[in-house]
Amino acid sequence: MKLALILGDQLSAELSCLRELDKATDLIVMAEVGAEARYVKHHKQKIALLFCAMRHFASTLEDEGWRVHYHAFDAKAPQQSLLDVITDISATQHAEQLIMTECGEYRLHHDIVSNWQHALGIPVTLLCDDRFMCSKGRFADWARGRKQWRMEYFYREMRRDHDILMDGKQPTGGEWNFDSSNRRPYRGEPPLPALPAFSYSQDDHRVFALVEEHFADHPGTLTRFNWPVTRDQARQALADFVKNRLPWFGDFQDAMTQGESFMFHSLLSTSINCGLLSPREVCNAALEAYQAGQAPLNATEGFIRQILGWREYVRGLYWLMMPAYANHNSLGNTRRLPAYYWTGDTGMNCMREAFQNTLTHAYAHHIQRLMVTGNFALLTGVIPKEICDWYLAVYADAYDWVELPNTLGMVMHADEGLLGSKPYAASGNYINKMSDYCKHCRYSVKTSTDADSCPFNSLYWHFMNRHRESFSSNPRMTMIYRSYDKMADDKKQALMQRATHLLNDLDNL
Ligand code: FAD
Ligand code: DLZ
Ligand code: SF4
Repeated sequence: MKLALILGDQLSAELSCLRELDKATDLIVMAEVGAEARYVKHHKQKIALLFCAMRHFASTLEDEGWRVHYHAFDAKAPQQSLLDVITDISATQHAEQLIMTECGEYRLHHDIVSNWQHALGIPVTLLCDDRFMCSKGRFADWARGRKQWRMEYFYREMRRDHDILMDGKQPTGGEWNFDSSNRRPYRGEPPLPALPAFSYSQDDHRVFALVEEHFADHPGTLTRFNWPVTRDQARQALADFVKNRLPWFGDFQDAMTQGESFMFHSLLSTSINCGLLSPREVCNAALEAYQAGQAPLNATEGFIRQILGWREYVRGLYWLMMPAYANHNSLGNTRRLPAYYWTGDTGMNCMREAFQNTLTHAYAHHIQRLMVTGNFALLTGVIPKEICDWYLAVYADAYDWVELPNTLGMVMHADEGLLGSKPYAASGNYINKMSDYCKHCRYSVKTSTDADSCPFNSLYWHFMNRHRESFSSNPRMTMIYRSYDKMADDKKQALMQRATHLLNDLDNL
């Protein structure tokens, strides 16, 4: 008989390993284990989400006639890793083979291919994860021989490959990308729709109690837990997004508003990443709304680009570049991550808002991750490993394959510009344009050198100045250096002095 291990982010009925099994003889193993729950200090909601969703998926498999061995979390059990659980069950069941759909993270993949066959004494077969819309091989073919791996060009090929938003050989609407219409700040209209509220079973509540008991020292709270944990709930979340938020997704994609955590975003990443929804069905749902005249092209294209473009692109890049990718620090950063990333206790209102979302919901939308907490780590020169581990821990959708390229590449520009042609560095002006945060802040966004001036302003120029050698020959950045060079010397000096003071006092901002 064969054993099949299904991981916490493989909760899909169409998983490749299921196609290789015989319901009558083979055994599926799923396991809640300390090693996976603790390799970083995952937010409590992330652990609760996965344990609940794994339990529901296991019982769906059983209802469909599969034999499932489910190892529920037990802090006292001798089995605290996936290999411990498999070793045990493989011996008692006299298994002849272990079969798995390849896992998403290099860390575990490396352990499986290096150690498991030897440890188990039976063959370990890994199958492709064909839930992605671009295979690892297809990405490698695209990347081969190209000097630059720009997402935009990859995305066009994906549009062609999948015939999505194409009119023959041309992109629907005559443009590949409608981002120029997608930069509106939000001024209260249309009103933000309420999210669907999910209800949870008794077993889910047992998981919440377990997480409270055993992961009390992990970040965040469970109080406002509202993630889909079943396929039905995930489909409900998708339908609700398409109907109520997709029409505005494009317009307000970059907008941020005081006290509003979700704006018009989909909140679907947790469900897609753990397998409750497939990226194809999510793209199809958006396309159907567009075809029915229920969502405009700028919203539909913008949304599909995130999934068919960015999500597939970062996954392809991750697998092509690992393990070396994780060690890049091309800007030579040495600063420790300030403690308020974990507590939210800072006077910078934009940062406090992002941390509040993060701790309360295990969520922050893309612009908060990229242009607020990410931008600040970039400008202050935080050690990439520290900021990457933070993003991996605090978001319910975080897995190394998607978090790492986004943080190390897109945010920290630590990969020598492989992912982005220029750093996403911005002063407080950008945050002020895209939000109302600055109105509620103790710092003044209008000034750069005064004692109460916005930290982002002088830190921005300090960043540009200290990395001049790396960036000044970048044609996309010449304007920035021209503006800096035009400043009076005393202004430059005051900016550097203010930034140096802030960097020396980073933990107290
Ligand atoms: P929406 O804004 O509604 O977007 C729709 C979908 O597109 C998302 O559900 C997601 O599946 C996909 N998507 C959007 N942007 C990206 C992107 N840049 N890369 C990959 N997929 C994308 N996303 C994760 O899924 N897991 C992570 O660990 C993660 N870490 C990030 C770290 C940083 C520093 C940054 C800047 C971005 C990160 N992202 C990550 C990407 C993005 O911020 C989230 O996918 C998004 O905020 C999830 O919320 P949503 O479902 O409401 O997304
Ligand atoms: C993230 C996570 C957590 C918190 N717990 C488990 C677990 O107990 N059992 C499991 O199978 N998977 C878990 N996961 C997801 C895995 O870490 C994930 O499958 C791997 O990192 C590969 O992507
Ligand atoms: Fe953020 Fe600066 Fe605006 Fe305060 S003033 S909210 S620190 S951008």
